[in-house]
Amino acid sequence: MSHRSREAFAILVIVLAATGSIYGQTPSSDWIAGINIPSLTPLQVTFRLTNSGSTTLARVSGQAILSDQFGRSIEVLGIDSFSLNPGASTTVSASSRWSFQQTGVYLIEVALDLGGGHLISNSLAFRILPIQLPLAPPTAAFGEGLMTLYQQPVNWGILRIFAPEAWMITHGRSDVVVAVIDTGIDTSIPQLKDCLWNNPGEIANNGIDDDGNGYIDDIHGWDFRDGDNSSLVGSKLHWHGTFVAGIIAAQPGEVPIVGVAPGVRIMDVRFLDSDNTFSSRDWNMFADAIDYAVDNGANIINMSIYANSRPPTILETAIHRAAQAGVVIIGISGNTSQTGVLYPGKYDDVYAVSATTENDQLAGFSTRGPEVAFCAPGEGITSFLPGGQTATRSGTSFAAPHVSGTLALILSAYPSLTPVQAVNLLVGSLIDLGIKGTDPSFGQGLIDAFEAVNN
Ligand SMILES: [Ca+2]
Ligand SMILES: [Ca+2]
Ligand SMILES: [Ca+2]
Repeated sequence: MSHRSREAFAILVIVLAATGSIYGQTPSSDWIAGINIPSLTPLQVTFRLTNSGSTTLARVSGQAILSDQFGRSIEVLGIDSFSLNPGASTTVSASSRWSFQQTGVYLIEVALDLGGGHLISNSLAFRILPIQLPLAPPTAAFGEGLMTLYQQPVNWGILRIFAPEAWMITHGRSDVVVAVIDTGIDTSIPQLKDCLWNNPGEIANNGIDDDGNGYIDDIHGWDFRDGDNSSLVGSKLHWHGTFVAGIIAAQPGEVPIVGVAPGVRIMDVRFLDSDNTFSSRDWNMFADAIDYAVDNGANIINMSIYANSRPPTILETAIHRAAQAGVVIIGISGNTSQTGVLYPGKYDDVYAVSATTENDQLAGFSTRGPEVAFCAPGEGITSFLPGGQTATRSGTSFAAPHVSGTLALILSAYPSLTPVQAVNLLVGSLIDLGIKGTDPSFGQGLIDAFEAVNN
């Protein structure tokens, strides 16, 4: 079909859709039946075509046109031409190379040219709703008169650690708290704002330290970098912390991003500066940030941070105090591509996480070493940036939150466990990678959230 005739065809199809009538002496439009959308990632459309005539339909061609509820065309999916014998039926499919997961109401219209100017069409209205927990099947279902599809998580790491399977048991309890000691979190993002920890003893914005913990109006955590109660005011946020928080606990919404444990709460403990760095003048601040998380009820600390040198005793003391208090500290091995786990991941009291690829290989950038405790997906991870856009980034920084989220799921499924017992459950459910047993690349193995909560 030439470009011009394709254009004319498309216009004709729109006219057909508008009138519901059939052009020429074509068979009835119910020849196209059973329109279905088996997948959104990528978008696939299938339908049945029956040839109830007496001659072969040769070189049938057509399109599946996706449009929004206002009739605006979003994408035209090509249908490869095919032939169909008299009396025969066939299932035809059209695929997009892209995923289509934007929430809303849509129309998919299948339009076929049967040859000789015989055009038929049929259409299906459907809607896309946010990710449902526990995870809805990826295929369409009917309900309330409209075909309904639910978004599927786009972060492959969530799928690889079997988080959706774990969500059949729990997607997290709101009394489980993960402190994210990082660059601060953009808590204005709709899918992150409700996953924030709320300090029960603090009254917001009254200028009084109601709970007497030394921090005024610290309702969701504390910004140690600015010395204020919010990551949203003061110095500019680096994206890192928002990205980490999204991997742990983003809640379902308009964007198909969801965290490992979307029911748990995040304590926003800002320590790193606007460049995602800190200096040797900041060790006291780092220790204060750890103390804050411990003293205010965090069960888990996610610390996607490395230092270029051995930290001073004050940091080691704060970390040891956290561990003694039963708080689990998840850290990173580093992004050096070499052997030699960096501090603070190198400490015995910190579980250092290395990063894996979609093929269960050690990511090329990931640091190795005997101190690696576990591994988790860290290459090509998709999460939120400040402002609410999404991006795909790599680093051991994004492996650690898969572990923190899984530990939070374990504590949600088994509230009577201490965090240390939760780690034991986690260790007992790992997937061994690489050479058998513990090794410097993968540590004791890859996180398996389902095994961990189903134990
Ligand atoms: Ca306070
Ligand atoms: Ca207050
Ligand atoms: Ca601030």
